[in-house]
Amino acid sequence: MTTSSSEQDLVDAFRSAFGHAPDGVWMAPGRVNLIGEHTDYNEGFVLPFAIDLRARVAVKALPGTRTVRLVSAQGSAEVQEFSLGAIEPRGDYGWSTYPLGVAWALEQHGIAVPGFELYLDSTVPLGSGLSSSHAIECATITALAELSGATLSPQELVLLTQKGENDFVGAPTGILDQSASLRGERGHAVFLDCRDQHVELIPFDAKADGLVMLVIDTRVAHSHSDGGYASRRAACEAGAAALGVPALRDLGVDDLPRAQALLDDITFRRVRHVVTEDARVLETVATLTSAGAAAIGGLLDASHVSMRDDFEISCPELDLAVSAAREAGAIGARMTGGGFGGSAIALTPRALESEVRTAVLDAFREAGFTEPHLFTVTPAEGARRLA
Ligand code: GAF
Repeated sequence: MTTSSSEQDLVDAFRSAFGHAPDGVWMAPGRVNLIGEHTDYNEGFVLPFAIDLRARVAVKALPGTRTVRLVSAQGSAEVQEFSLGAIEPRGDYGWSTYPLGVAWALEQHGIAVPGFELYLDSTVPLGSGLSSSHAIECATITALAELSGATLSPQELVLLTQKGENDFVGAPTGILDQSASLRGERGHAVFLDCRDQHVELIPFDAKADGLVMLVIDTRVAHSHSDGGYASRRAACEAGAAALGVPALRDLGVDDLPRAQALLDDITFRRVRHVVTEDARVLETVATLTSAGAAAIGGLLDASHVSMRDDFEISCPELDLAVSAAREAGAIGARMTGGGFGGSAIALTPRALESEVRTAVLDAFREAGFTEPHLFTVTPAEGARRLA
């Protein structure tokens, strides 16, 4: 194994945890979803990008064994030990659930996964709504697929990661996050049709337009395994069934009057969010292509309003982050990810970045909220082997 100096730190940490060198180092990034929220499990459109924060894993296969040993630089130095033959879906394994979940999903797919040792170091803030768990899962599945000798397409890796998340972790999520993490490319957003996994890479270069993508991590914890996410998904499925379509993707804005006449108010508003959000994704792709990033602010704003009022997945901290950023000069802002906490994004002229940061921090202080974390992100490369 050849290691660049930037990966040597992880190799050294692996060696001090396990007493020998790893077979390699792999990484997968977190993501920001530019637009297209809760459309993935409705077989619709999403437009995320992989970010320059990532999980790296140093891994060594232990052929002929079923033993898994895991250490995280973000946890205690203690080695967590498991047997692949004894792990159970929805077990309480802390962060180890994520690597174990994808190992389990590979085995369910008929791939013989060897025992392994893994050292994790991630810069994706945990619980920030930037897909910290998917970054771990995608880095691990990329490593384990290679070490198992399996040849899997990106689409298969996406579905196996989703299986680990749905059936082992117990979160009924779609394919947005792992698609961004596994299929992202530097300088591009990933325009994904979630019905057939067709991907088109859309150049997204905020910097070229004098903009930065500011992330406001509200530090409000959220979980996709609790009831809020699942109840939104159930409402969408009930709406599609009542309207006689396989998925909400099959409706357009012209169908909304009929939906309103047939559905109860809450189900109708859930449906309206998804249908209009799909339309906003398509419009964002067209606008980015024809006019550039500076022209998409209104679409980001409209997406946030729809999530706040129709899908009801925002929270006071996310709403304040969005309104304070907009008032201080961001050209568009919205919560990103599953909601109920996590992060907002604010597309901001570079010249106003400092004003926007100050305005958000002041607003949170005045409201008595926990101080948010603010940082910028750029579209980065997807999962791969580093060393
Ligand atoms: C979470 C889920 F993991 C995604 O699948 C997606 O549904 C998203 O919430 C909402 O767009 O990140």
